[in-house]
Amino acid sequence: MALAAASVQRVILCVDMDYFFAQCEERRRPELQNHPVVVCVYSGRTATSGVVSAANYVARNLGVRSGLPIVRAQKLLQHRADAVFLPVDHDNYEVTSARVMELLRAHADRFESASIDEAFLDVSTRSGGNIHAAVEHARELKRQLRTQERLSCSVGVGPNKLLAKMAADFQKPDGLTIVRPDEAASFFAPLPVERLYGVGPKSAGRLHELGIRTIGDLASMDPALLLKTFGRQLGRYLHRAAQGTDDEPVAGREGREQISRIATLKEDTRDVDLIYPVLEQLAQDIRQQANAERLGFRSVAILVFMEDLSVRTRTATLERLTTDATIMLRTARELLLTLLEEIDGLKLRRIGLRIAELGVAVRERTLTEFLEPSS
Ligand code: TTP
Ligand code: MG
Ligand code: MG
Repeated sequence: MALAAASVQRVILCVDMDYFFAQCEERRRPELQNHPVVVCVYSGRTATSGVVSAANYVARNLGVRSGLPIVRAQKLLQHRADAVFLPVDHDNYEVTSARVMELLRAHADRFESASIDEAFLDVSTRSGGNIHAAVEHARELKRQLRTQERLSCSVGVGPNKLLAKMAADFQKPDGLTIVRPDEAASFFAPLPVERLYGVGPKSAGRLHELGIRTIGDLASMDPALLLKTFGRQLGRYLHRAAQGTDDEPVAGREGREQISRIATLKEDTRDVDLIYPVLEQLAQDIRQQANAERLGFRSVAILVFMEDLSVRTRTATLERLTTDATIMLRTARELLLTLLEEIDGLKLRRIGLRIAELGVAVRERTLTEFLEPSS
């Protein structure tokens, strides 16, 4: 305990991109801004069967939500002739997500990507446990995302992941919400209990039956009754969460899961003699980073941005974990050659390389390492 008390106050940021898939679509087609934009997962059964994946705030203000059947969304927007329905383009969102995560990672002592559009950043050390310094970090990363990626996000600042996440969700879009440790109780108390992270519709229903409406009600509920109603694990979680208590470390589980680099080609081209040197440079950069963190990889992917702004990704899985940059480059070249055949005619504008399924490598000394000592 003495040790814990001596360390600085934990300060965690939660960053969640605003209306992420729909914002990616707005970004590549700025003329869509101010239109209701609905990104859909079409099931293919009929022309309109499927559900809404994401909607921009114009559409949301008219009632459209993730998970809504497309037909319902169309009804809600029938008076809006300017509404735009688009199919999901996962490649594009994944590439964007990889770039966003790289940018955010640079702002954290410890980093954990929690979903395609969401991450936790432990900034305790770099902010010295000072909430004002942490808020400045949050402002700076929002600014960088805006200028470098033309994307907006909402950030929550809090003493743990739970409070940071709830703060990030509190005000959207383009929000910045701060929950100081001594304000946790007053921030939480008035919120409806279903807003507490981990309370689904089923638990919410049972809590309502017990007369529990707000997180404050839950916080003052007899812990014994909670355990009896929800079982040990969930009961204990609910009791602690309602008090705003959460000790989960950032990136406690897996650490980083991929390393990627992207470069713009000097001109739009299909000429491998122009593309290979760029790929080599990307592999070099990635190898340096992976070596520095003693990481090996089991999968290699290329991300290709075409002249028509569409994005393709191709991934290869290796038989086993390796640190060998020669294998990385050879695999990337093979993927590129296959892709060039598949997209006959189209030129490439940018190219990216990514390694994933990372693991701590038992260092095999490879020929490359003898030839090119790591820097
Ligand atoms: P969220 O961060 O939950 O939502 P969002 O980014 O669209 O909106 P917000 O401004 O409230 O953060 O999810 C991120 C992406 O995940 C979202 O853009 C699309 C996808 N998604 C689905 O495909 N289906 C779903 O039910 C949800 C919730 C999200
Ligand atoms: Mg989001
Ligand atoms: Mg999210």
